[in-house]
Amino acid sequence: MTSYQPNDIEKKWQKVWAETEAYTTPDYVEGRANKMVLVEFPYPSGNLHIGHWYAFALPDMYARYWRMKGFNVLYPMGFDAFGLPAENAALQRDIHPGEWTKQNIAYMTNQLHSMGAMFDFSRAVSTIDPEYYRWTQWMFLRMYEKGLAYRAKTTVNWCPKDQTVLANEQVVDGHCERCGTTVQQRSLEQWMMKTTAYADRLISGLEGLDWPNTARTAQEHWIGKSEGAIITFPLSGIPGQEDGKHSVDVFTTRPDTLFGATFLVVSPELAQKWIDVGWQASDAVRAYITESRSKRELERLEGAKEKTGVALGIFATHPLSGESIPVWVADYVLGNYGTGAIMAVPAHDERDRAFALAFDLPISDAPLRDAQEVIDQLIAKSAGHVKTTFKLRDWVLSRQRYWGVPIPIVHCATCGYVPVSDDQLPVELPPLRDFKPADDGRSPLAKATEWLSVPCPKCGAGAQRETDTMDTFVDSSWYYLRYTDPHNTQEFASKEKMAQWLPVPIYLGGSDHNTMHLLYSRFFAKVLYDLGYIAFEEPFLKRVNRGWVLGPDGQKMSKSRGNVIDPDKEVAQYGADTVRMYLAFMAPYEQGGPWDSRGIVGVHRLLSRIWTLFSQEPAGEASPDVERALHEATRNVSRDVELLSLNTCVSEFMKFMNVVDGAKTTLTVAQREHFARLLAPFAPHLAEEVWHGACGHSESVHQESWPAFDASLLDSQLITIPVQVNGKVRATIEVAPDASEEALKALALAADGVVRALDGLAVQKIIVVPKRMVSIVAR
Ligand code: ANZ
Ligand code: ZN
Repeated sequence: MTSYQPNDIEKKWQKVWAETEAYTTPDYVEGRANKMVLVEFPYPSGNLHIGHWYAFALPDMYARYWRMKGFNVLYPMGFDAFGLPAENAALQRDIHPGEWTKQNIAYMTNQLHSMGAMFDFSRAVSTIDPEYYRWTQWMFLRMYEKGLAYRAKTTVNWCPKDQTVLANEQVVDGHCERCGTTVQQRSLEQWMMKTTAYADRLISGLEGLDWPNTARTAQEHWIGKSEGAIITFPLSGIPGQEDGKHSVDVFTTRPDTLFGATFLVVSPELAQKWIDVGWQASDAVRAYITESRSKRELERLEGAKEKTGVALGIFATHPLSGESIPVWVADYVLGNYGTGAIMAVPAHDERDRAFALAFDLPISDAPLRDAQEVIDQLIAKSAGHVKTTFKLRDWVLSRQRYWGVPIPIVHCATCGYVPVSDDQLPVELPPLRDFKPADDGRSPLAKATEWLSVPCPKCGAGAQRETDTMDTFVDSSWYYLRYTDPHNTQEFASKEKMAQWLPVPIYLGGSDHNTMHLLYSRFFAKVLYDLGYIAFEEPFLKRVNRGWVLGPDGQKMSKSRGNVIDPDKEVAQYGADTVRMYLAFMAPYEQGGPWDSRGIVGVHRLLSRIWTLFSQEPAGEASPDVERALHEATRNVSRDVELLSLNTCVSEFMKFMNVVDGAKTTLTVAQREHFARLLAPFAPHLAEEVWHGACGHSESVHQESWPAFDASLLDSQLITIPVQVNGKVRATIEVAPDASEEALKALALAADGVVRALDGLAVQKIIVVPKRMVSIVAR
């Protein structure tokens, strides 16, 4: 008997699976329904960390289970390979980001093989492949044609360290999501996508989805739909202007509070616009506007404690009462939300109250009105209307960095922005030695002089290519479509192939993508659907957010804390099957938890016991206890794996092994075959080895079907319950756990001890507590 040596076994089978293309998934298999199990494709950072194992090896159990259940399961993999981190890493190491990224992809692909997962590498996609990004550019052009991709001057988040623009979604608490540097505000011309055009549908579409509540509400809040009204206030007291000639619109969600409005506040941005068209503002106002520019949006919104502002010396006329109220400028009102101006109601709004108290402005206790009534009056006076606004902003997608998809646009002095024609795609990223970003907002691609000049696609005159590249979130917004048809050179994917796999039935990933990747992908799907290229509006029907694997100290793993678990080391010590099963056992999948070095030893011991069991001579006759335990484990594992309750699946294996040990027996030939198949999704290498060795098969266990359980065997497992007569236990009865009340009564009355105790008495009442007891009252 040899001891369990996972490393020999695992390498052997990984090689066999690769050589026999065991996991190459056909588009269609007679009699099997297709099922794609999607996990977020990784960024080629250089090394697989334990989080990758958690993210991929556990869903692999789920994918393998469904494959054995008779589905044609696609478990695809790819690389999200453009982006800042690769570029920064390449700058540090003084090599080209392309070289760096490709090395990492090769290395990580090898590491992925060591996981023993059923990835179909024949369908692998990489976003830096020109044959992939040809279609990223093609989609951009379709959006450009519809006005959904456009260029405009806008206030953007600028990361001074990465020297590029960031989307709102990439700014976390005022810091760059990637490098942590405090983000600045700059006004720049940028390429944008009109996500706001889909704001309503991005909310309503969430309804039918099987998503965690946290992900759904994160999106709802991010989109931030508010229903309210626009109210117009005529202005007076503007020097050199007739009173009532100009007016200001405010957005309010509370028109019912209109009679409590005691002043108006405009944002510094709106005040600046007035100055731009000739208003002679005071020096104090001008100074205040300049000062507020250095503040970030979040700071301004949160600065509840310390309210700042300046009176404009202008007055507004209340549209219904006719009263005159002062107008102020203050930075707690944002320039890019609603109309950029508010009516302040200190009696009902906290921020307005704080402002009124700080500047000694009146607070009115005028009663609330029926809103609808207010709106009717406003409409009658042409002084207002209902309005829905959203917090969502258009997606700023241009990046002033090298390592991204070139935006397929040409700037012509005569024709303006001209799209590159489809037959000229892809616009390939030129090789560039010096790809360092510059602080002037010019993209490094401006240095690719040869690449830069092209004839204008429209008039043929000398013109220049767009030098911004795309945010990598564009690349990842559609990658799952490509998995269905990865080698297509005519379309991003054929409709027939997409129809075979999509929409994605289950998508597993991280909660960090709740408002970024998941929102962008949904936007892309809706646009492609409207343009007739895909047949569904919602790409991901079910979403599961995994938990985090924490360090042994319960903290997030980080090099500085020294609590990082290196999966390669763990695999070298215990084997991939142990690492997989330990990660499954460690915590509920959606919860995550700390790595426990003793815990992995326990799981390794379990697999060693299983190994030993298979190396013993098979039993001639089945122990009824073991047989029942095997079917019970099968029932429970089948149920739990479908719920992604993988930790309880591993406990089922532990329970089963305890029964086997307790029965002091081994498995029969039939039981071995059953057990090997049950184990296959969890410990794919060990199961394959014993399937070939101990069970003597020559085909793969992963081609087998999932073992069925015998329910009758489970039902015959009887439970013992007591029978009382007038409060005293007189007998016990053996019954099936789901025995009916009638059956329980009959059995109880027939029991020996009960018959004796009832002698001479009349039964008044029988109380049945299912599975617990029967109580008889007699006199
Ligand atoms: C009067 C009022 C009275 C308001 C009241 C609220 C409560 P949500 O729900 O987030 O959409 N507001 C409007 N535009 C603003 C801007 N550009 N910057 C800062 N605040 C702005 O919030 C809408 C409310 O936020 C609006 O309704 C307005 O204040 C304020 F008891 O108007 B309300
Ligand atoms: Zn031209």
